[in-house]
Amino acid sequence: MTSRRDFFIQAGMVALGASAISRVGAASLPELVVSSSAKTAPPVLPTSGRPFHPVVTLNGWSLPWRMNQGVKEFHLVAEPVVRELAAGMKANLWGYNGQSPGPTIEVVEGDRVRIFVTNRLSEATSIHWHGQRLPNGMDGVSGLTQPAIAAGKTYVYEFIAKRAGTFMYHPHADEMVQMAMGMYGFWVTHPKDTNFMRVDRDFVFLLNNFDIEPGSATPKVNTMLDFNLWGFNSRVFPGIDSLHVRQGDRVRLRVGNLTMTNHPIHLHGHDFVVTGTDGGWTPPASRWPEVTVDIGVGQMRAIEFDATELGDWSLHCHKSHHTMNAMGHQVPTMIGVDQRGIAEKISRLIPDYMAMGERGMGEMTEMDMPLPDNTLPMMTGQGPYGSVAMGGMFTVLKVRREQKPGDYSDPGWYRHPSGTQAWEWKGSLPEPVTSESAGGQSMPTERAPGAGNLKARKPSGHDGHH
Ligand SMILES: [Cu+2]
Repeated sequence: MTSRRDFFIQAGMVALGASAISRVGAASLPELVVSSSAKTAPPVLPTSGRPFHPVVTLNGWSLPWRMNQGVKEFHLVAEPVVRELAAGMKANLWGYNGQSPGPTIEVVEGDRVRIFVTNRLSEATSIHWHGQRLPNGMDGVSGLTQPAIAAGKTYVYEFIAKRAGTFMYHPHADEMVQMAMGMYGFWVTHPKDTNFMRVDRDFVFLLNNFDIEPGSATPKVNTMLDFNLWGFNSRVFPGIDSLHVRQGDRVRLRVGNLTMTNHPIHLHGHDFVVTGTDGGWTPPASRWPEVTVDIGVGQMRAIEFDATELGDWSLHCHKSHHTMNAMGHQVPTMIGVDQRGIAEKISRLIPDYMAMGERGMGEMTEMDMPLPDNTLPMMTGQGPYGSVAMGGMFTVLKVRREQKPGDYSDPGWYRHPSGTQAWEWKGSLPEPVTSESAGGQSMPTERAPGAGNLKARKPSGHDGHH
């Protein structure tokens, strides 16, 4: 299994000899290309087959193919992988070709596509080509349209990519477990006409969720709703790369949702239109401007905008608990509660005890709280002006005048021209008139003198269970 031919196709990608997969029929299998990198690979122009404008997979890459007598051949291997979710945390996932998510597959409308799928998992799997028009027997639903692919076996899928658009692939066998473990990937079928809906930059990513206990590395696979890590392409902020574009670029973002809940994806500073769904391109007359698009479970949306506004613009899910990482314990709302007296008493018993959250949770990003190994802070990420206090599904769109066409490198933080940034008011302030009656007194901005004299009431002792 270790007979790797160690040559790099590009950063982080390794082509394995077909013999590493199977001795039987090895000659007919396309080379297996794997990647161990979680970096965003720059787009690769096609060197065989029909021409197209490649997409950029956020924190991912596109799978090379070989042309075999006019058929575009890919090789996917389902296998256990280790994915760094962000610096400081690695997860034991299942994925394809070394990564979760698997590599993006890019083909052109009308291509005949043959995909070899090798199963290196400990249980059976299959791949469903979500959204494709194809012969029923290629739909990848184990038990219904094919036998499941047993551990160690390789199956072949073959169909014509009939419709240009945005698709996903994922298992249709022990689906809840395999998707909870990170098995999915993106698929783009480019239009045959390379000028059709041409954009300057075309980014793709999947939304995903995991439930990984702080201090552990393997997702809990029986979780149905209470996931604690929310990601773009199996990365969580601040591990998600930012998106770098040139001012004036026409930008497309294609987002697929393979989590168990919906995600209102929100872009700052621009408005956009939804130009594509799972079912195809939207008719132009049906489009209306938005700044947030809700992406339901199992759905995909392509959105487009002109990147006219310079700056560092947030791009994130608008469910605020999806822009946080796992909490180590249940944290109650403590805003407005003066915990000082209690904390003093508890710290006599537990020297490290720390009262949390009485002024909001933002202060927690400034504390160096001890975390279990392999655990990310709940809200983090350093910006040029301090903590961004975010996690999960959050990244930044960087629009720059100087960004060259085809350059996807990070231009650094935006430098705001003078007079265009919020500033601190240092003049006099009028007395607030509403705070007395509006509950302001329960949210002190400073500790009131004497507030520490909290009376602790003893439990009344009527539980008779001893
Ligand atoms: Cu969300």
